[in-house]
Amino acid sequence: MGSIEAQSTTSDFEPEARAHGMSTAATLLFAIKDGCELNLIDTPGSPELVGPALATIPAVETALIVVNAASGIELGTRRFFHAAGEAGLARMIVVNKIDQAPQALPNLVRELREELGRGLCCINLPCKGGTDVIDCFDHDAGEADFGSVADEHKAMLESTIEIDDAALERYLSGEPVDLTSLRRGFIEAMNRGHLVPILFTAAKAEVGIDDLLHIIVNEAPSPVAARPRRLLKGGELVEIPCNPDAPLLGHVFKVSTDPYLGNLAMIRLLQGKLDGRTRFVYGSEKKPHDAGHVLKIEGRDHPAMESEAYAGDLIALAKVEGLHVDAIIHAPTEPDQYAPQPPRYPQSMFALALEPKNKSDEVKLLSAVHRLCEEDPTLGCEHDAQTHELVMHGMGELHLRIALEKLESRFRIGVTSKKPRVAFRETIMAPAEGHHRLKKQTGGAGQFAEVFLRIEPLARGAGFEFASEVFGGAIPTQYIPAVEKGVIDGLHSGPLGGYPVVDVRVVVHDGKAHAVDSKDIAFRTAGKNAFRDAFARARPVFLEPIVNCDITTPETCVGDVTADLKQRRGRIVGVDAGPRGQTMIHAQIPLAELGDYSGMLRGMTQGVGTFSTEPSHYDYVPPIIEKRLIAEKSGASTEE
Ligand SMILES: Nc1nc2c(ncn2[C@@H]2O[C@H](COP(=O)(O)OP(=O)(O)OP(=O)(O)O)[C@@H](O)[C@H]2O)c(=O)[nH]1
Ligand SMILES: [Mg+2]
Repeated sequence: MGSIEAQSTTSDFEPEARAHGMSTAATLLFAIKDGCELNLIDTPGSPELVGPALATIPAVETALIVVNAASGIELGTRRFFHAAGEAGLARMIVVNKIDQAPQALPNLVRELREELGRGLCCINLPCKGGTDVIDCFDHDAGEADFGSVADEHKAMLESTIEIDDAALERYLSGEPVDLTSLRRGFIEAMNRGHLVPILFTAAKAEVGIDDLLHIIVNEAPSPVAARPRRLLKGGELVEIPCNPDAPLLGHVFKVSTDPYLGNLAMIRLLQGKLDGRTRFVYGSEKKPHDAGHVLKIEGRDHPAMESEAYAGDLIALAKVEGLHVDAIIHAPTEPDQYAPQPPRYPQSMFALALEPKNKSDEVKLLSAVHRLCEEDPTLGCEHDAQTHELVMHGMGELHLRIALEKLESRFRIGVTSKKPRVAFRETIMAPAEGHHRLKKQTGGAGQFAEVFLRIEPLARGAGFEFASEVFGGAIPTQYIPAVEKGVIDGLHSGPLGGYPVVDVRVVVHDGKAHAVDSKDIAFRTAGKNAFRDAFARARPVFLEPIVNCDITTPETCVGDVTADLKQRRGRIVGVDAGPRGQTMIHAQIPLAELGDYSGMLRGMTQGVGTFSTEPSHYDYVPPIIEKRLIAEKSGASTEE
């Protein structure tokens, strides 16, 4: 399958992956091993590229979470482990690069168990100085480089047996357990998420690879044996059994653009069958699409499917417009009743303001950015009402840089980008009433609208809710949507500093209309002003994005790095000793303080310190920063 250094991997074929020497998108591979067809999806491991990786969860039965022995548990390890568990996938942990850090392995296994739960058991252990592995499933004795084959065998056996009361009773009464029923129990326990095997590999030297393939072929569940996928139906999660005879249902887990075929949508068939003549719709569309070109995907190649595809298959459709990640396609005869249970994508907090180098590319840029957002659920874009800029949001600098590279390489749009603007938010601490009466009745057509509303704080992350409690037609029903639009206008640019307002509920409860002079536009304006009126009385505050940050530094620089973190308002959550004199510092830091961090960290650590971040949550801004943000706003408005 090639090597990333030689730029020859089947999976990392896209120009960005080649340029960065890492996986930047989810890619599909196909293999046949011992007569078993294996669909593999290789996903990026960088925490900034977690969106396209999480999006593939609904497509598979088993998640293999690769942990680098030399760097240990990373941000992405925990996130992916839990996301796969919540989606009901079987999980395995592959500890790779055992050749690089053999002395770190016992500690790593202990940490994996502590952090990810007691269902983890080593299904093999490194032996012969890391040049081989010894299987702890079939063996209950043997020489391993560390740990005990007997103990691991017993732990695996007990975890397996725990899920079957009858087997547990037999075991406790001293009966021996035969390997066939143990294997069956093991598969079931792994399938239920009760047991997670750990395997060791040194991929470059092909150590442990046979064992890994063996367990995938023999023990990882097939689409039929796996726990059924789940979708939301009327707000409730329902199971979708992998039934080829039921009406067609498919989940889009990746969309991309091929230089020859145009749009490609990669789909996991959840139910039913599909060939080139199959018609389908997505969402509430009326007009069905023809499946047309049904393809199999193998790295950059996409041969046509030779036969019909069935529930459980991964396929690609070419030239279907408008499909985005997490779209659900269904048979035209069926109602649009399912929504995905989306993997919980982290909030994107980094932002870049984009401008085309060539002014005439403005429209092209907007549509290209829109396309990139369809492809990546963690990429977003919006028009900044304050600066009139096109702002792209993402998970971090690398994520956004890759998006810019795609704009150049794929869409041929030269783009200049400005220093990331931190995505502050505004919210309120208390409920309040607001009112606005709009009355313009001088000459010609007048405008009249009056709105009374109240606003209430919502829980962090809840977003925005709107309701009407207007009785007796005080505001005629047809104007209520205009009031809501006005409130939304007010949300886009908060009264404090022009940042978006979040986590508020707005209830319009009274008002007045005029038979001739009331129009949508009048209610929209009154809605916006009543909202701003209420907002000012509701103890408004700023929120700022906080990120989780993992920093690796030589032990000797830990003092400097932690002192600097404190200056940046960082909170240290944990410190771990890593291999080869490295220390891992886990911290939470306001994103606003990370602007020049790469350079600073390199400076403090003679160029060897590294860090990675992922969004965590929004938190209140301390008063001193709040003053600065308000000053910036009034500075901006006096310049206007
Ligand atoms: N020493 C050693 N190096 C390895 C081993 N396996 C992979 N590598 C090297 O580790 C580097 C990263 O390998 P990748 O295959 O790109 O790793 P990945 O997990 O796909 O990384 P991302 O795509 O960034 O998530 C490459 O330089 C590999 O040659 C191993 O077992 N031992
Ligand atoms: Mg990779």
